[in-house]
Amino acid sequence: MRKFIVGGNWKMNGSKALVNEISGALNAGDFGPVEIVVAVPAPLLPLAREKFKSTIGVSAQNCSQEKSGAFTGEVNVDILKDINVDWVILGHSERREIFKESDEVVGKKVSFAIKNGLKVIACIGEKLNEREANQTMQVVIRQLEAIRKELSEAEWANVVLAYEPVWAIGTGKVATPQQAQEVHSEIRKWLAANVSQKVADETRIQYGGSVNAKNCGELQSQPDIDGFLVGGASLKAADFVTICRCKL
Ligand code: G2H
Repeated sequence: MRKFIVGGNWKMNGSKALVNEISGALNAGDFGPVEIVVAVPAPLLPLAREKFKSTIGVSAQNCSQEKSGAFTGEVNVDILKDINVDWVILGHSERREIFKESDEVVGKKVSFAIKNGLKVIACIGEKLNEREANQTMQVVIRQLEAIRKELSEAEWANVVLAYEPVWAIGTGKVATPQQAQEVHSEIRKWLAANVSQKVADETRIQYGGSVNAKNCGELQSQPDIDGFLVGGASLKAADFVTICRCKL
């Protein structure tokens, strides 16, 4: 009942040529009911929206919680909508760590984006020291709570959660299917207890962190993994196509 959703997060990589290459590969592919969203760097968004077929979503990788104004270097929701971008990734661990976005800021960004008409991939996940200290769910719940308190129940329809353990991001060290499933299942239980059973049943939870063409098959078989957020492997057309097809 939850539509599998694969996101490609290019991070600060890519080029016009790569938009042409990956859009060519994805436009020609048959992905059945799988939803695909490609998040490219901001300057490439208009080209990506033009090149990817309309059934493939195009996403920003961040946006401001302010409507407009004197915020040099920021991107706002209205401009994204003006160029027909309807998704944004928020709260990625690189935004949290490098750019010091707090749980509160991420919650406000998610809320602002949704209230103004975007769909959001909201990222959560623990660091290695937190996992080793058995604090995984404590951290994930703290991050979730900052989002929950900003949203109405209905607004969850426009949220996809991406569970990305920070120790698995870009490290080649993927969470085992069991490790990912365990956290996804706990997240769903938390949604049921703290938002509603409907939101728990319907919210899609992606796994992210070193997903590739080889490990996607086993990960997708877990009952609470509803898709992937893919970094490095989304820059390689053949690998990303394989990942997008892994549920078929
Ligand atoms: C996690 C992921 C994409 P990678 O950041 O969001 O990147 O697949 O390279 O670990």
